[in-house]
Amino acid sequence: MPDRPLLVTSALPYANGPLHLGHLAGAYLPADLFVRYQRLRGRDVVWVCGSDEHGAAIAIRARQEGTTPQAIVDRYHAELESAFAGFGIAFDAYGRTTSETHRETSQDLFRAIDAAGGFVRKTATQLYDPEAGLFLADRFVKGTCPVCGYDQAYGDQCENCGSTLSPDDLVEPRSTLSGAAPERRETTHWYLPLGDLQPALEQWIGTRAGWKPNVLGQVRSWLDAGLSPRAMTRDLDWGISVPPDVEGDTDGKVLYVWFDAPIGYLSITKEWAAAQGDAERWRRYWQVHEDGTAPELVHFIGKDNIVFHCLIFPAILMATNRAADAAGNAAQPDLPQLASPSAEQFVLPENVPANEFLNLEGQKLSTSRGWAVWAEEALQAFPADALRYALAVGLPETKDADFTWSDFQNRVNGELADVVGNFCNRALTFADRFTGGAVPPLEEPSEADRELLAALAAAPPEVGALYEQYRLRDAVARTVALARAGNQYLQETEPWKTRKTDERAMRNTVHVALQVCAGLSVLLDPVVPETARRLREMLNLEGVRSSAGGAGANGAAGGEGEAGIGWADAGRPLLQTNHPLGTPGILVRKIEDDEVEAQRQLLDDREATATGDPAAADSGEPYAPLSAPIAFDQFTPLDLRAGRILAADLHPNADKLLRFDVDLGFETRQILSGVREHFAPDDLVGRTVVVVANLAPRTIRGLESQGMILFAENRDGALLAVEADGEPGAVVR
Ligand code: B3M
Ligand code: ZN
Repeated sequence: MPDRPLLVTSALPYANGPLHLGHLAGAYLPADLFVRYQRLRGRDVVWVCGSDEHGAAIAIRARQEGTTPQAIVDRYHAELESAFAGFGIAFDAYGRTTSETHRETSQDLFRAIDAAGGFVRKTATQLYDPEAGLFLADRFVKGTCPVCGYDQAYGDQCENCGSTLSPDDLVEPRSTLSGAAPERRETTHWYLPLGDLQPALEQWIGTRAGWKPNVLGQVRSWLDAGLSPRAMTRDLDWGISVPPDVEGDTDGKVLYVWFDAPIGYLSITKEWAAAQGDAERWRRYWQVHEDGTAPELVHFIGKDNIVFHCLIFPAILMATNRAADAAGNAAQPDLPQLASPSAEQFVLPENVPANEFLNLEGQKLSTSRGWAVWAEEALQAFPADALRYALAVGLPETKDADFTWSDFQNRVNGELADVVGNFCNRALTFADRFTGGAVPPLEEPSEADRELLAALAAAPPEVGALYEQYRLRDAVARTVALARAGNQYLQETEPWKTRKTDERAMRNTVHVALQVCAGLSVLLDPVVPETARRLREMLNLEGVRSSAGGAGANGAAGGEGEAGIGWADAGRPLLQTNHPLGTPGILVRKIEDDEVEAQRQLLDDREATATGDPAAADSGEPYAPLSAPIAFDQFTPLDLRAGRILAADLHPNADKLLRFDVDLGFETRQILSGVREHFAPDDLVGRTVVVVANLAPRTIRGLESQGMILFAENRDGALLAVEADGEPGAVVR
């Protein structure tokens, strides 16, 4: 079955604040990895996003700052767009919900649903601020959360426990505008009768195989609680007006931001289509086609948006489809995915791979407390690829994850630099020096050569399958594993030796290693696109498809089979014998200790400023008490050396121990350490650490330990290798 056209969306960020790493890890970087992979595969994909510029939060912000909502959204829309670009987030289109197309599209849907009787108009009492002269909805009202007792809960949500609320639920509500205790006044709104749509929603949710359990769990609990009508309009002076031609008093009424925002995905697709010179092309990605086939819609979001994307927006689309049926377009049921769908019905999401939250240095993110890493700030300090890599291997895919600057440094230095960068650099510099800067021939390959080529061939389908299942962390880890296998292969085949003893074997090694580099330059592209591009430059490899999309991608023929070297090609040897290589260079720069220290300091300082508490940054744990003093001549007998960890594995008979081979320059030692809970064996390979070299050997569970590796233990119990810059064997004193 040919692939269906694919529309990917990322949650539209509110244009009222800058982007931080938590946002990126939630809805943007995962989608970027997924979409870049799909583009390399040649899939007909369009990825849309844009700024969410309506809603009470923005109106409030403008009032507080004494400016207009338009001024706020103009400022942040530009900031968001540039932060995304800096991170290499390659949307096909980035729009905004204040556009004319969006106003029209949202009003059209509202009008159609209304005309078909899809809303109920209800008059009810609502909180009203007599001082500000406004009805208080959503963020205009704060009070005590009825669920957890947090006294700063908003009218739409408690940010402490995550409960979705309505203003009526709040205990002791107060206006966020004036602080006044609100009164109750009558007002009329258009409600979407979610209860009526519940059976259809349930039936559809029942067909959602392959959704993440965290997403289905939330959806089921909403359904179990029973859906109730939800107002789709607000009394507000900022937003899209309720179309004046619908029945009822539309004066002063605007569309609820969660009615219009997801429709933004549709209107931005329309704008994208118009920019392609084919204004109707949006239908290909949103509606059931004439031949009965349907596109796939995938929403990347954070977990706080699940209900809106899995129930409310689908309900809006269903109501729109019902309205179209009622208008006589087709007499079909309202479930496009079921039975035989009729043309021009909107599809419902194929999948909603929502992510959990990213914490920072062990604490919840909080922009008001200054506990966040701003994207622009991070980009000034580090290459985008370094940040992308570290975030990608730690995505909060199935549970909340923690971002720490030391993990960042370890991942970039220990994996991206020491595994990927090191492997490519060894292969390229070897070829530069010993095979004339060109790809040597492969003649009578050895078993090791054939094995690595087989691993290369297996990588694209295996990594691809992980991307298709939204297992992005695993996809990245599996990609890096290929480079790791490459390093082991170089270690085994020892071209620096065979160069003198068996030139053919040396040439074969270089040939095979370079082919793996070429494959990696495609497979790594979704994760670290700039690094992959530089690797291709060093390999002088041209003709690889762009993963960045944008103008020109998805020509009228529709993606599939696009020209150029693509994902599936990455498993076969891409370099011809005698192909001239470019100039080798450092592929990944290492992150220095003082750089991450500066970031931690920045965070602490900002939190201290935000909370007015200079001690705020302290983790609170006590420091280990200082040991009793020793004399200088008690220290000198210790012989400390720099040792390079060559290999590591698990102790076969002791489940807390790792076994290391450590190069001390003059000899190689076997050392056992009880650090298995803290490190995977590969974590430390390639690092140069401090070793107590004259410790008397002792045997632990059948293996002799010939020294001790030193580690630093933080107050929170985190263990870090004590690294030495010297050559193996260097004396540490
Ligand atoms: N702007 C809320 C958020 O950023 C909202 C997402 C809209 S997606 C249609 O969490
Ligand atoms: Zn709460």
